[in-house]
Amino acid sequence: MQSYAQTGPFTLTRALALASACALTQSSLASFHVMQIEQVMVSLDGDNTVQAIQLRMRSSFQNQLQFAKLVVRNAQGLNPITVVDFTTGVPVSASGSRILVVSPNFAANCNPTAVPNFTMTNLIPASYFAAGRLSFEADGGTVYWSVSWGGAAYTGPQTGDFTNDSNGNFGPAIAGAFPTAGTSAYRFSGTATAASTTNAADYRTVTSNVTFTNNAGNSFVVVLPPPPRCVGDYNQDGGFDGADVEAFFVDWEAGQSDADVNEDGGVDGGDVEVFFTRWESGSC
Ligand SMILES: [Ca+2]
Ligand SMILES: [Ca+2]
Ligand SMILES: [Ca+2]
Repeated sequence: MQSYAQTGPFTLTRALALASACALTQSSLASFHVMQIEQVMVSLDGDNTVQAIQLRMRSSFQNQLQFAKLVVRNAQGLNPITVVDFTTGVPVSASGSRILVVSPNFAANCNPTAVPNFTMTNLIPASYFAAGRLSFEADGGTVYWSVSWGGAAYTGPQTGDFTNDSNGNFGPAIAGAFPTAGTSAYRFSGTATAASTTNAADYRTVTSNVTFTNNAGNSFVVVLPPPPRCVGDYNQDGGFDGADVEAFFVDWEAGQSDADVNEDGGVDGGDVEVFFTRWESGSC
């Protein structure tokens, strides 16, 4: 017992020193700088509340997002808006791992419903779509990745740290305004470990099968919402005729939810009125 009591403090000191050394090694390995902005979407067929940004780690242990933020600026590189100021890291830190940042309305417009890692605090405003800049920055403001768009219409800074671009200049900007029609996004063409050369050369517009991936490696395909149903053309064949009346009453008599054309939760006389009003007017 006596020898245990004597070695106890010594053991504790060593254990503390070892723990401290481990923490130091971990913090020097774990970082966030070696990162791409891999894909950005600002609108789903004109719905500017559906936005997403996907980051990708160019090497391992780049998961300490709490030290970083995403900032968007206007065509002159002014009026910065913090899209998200990360406050936590992400669990998966293998090279090539993604981080998914989305607007509150994004998840429901995916198949399957998206599971993001972070939610945007502020959206990218529509007034920045023609030309602007999105940057991945340290909390202190050092730019580690930059994407600008709008071609010559973007006149602000495009420079940043050399970690992810050998000349520290991410410009010139991607030609043209941000795509907003249908499902569309700007996507980095390089491999997981690739650095930036120029935004104009590195990014392409993707318009089909636009897919975002979260940190766990789960992927979500962006889907267009179904067009609103045409109430008057009840059978949706393009014409307004007796077949619509017949189809409506078959559903209505059966109490089918399709016949709830005034969308009040019940199938009753109110629906007959709404159906005939639309049908007679020959409008949806
Ligand atoms: Ca460059
Ligand atoms: Ca019809
Ligand atoms: Ca109803």
